[in-house]
Amino acid sequence: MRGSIVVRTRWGALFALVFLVSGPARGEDFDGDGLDDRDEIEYYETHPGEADTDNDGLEDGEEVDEHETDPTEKDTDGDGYDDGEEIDEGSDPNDPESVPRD
Ligand SMILES: [Ca+2]
Ligand SMILES: [Ca+2]
Ligand SMILES: [Ca+2]
Ligand SMILES: [Ca+2]
Repeated sequence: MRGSIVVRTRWGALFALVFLVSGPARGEDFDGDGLDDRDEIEYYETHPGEADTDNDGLEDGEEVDEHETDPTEKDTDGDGYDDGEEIDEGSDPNDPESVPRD
């Protein structure tokens, strides 16, 4: 797991470098998650080359625009259930008191 985080950070650095050099245009969405490359790097701190940065089953754009969850934290409310699982089960991913029923 530690290795994958390092790789992921390196990819992020590489993307940031490429975009610094080429100058990312607003409107470019490399990974098709609904967030501009530049916004992902500068604002959301998500991965511009990966649609689901925190790997919780929800794309970065969905988290920001639809669910208002943290796209870099798979369990936004810290209740032990991933955001994607909470959406699937109908509980509130932003409320630790709301959890999927067993
Ligand atoms: Ca994107
Ligand atoms: Ca992304
Ligand atoms: Ca996600
Ligand atoms: Ca949760």
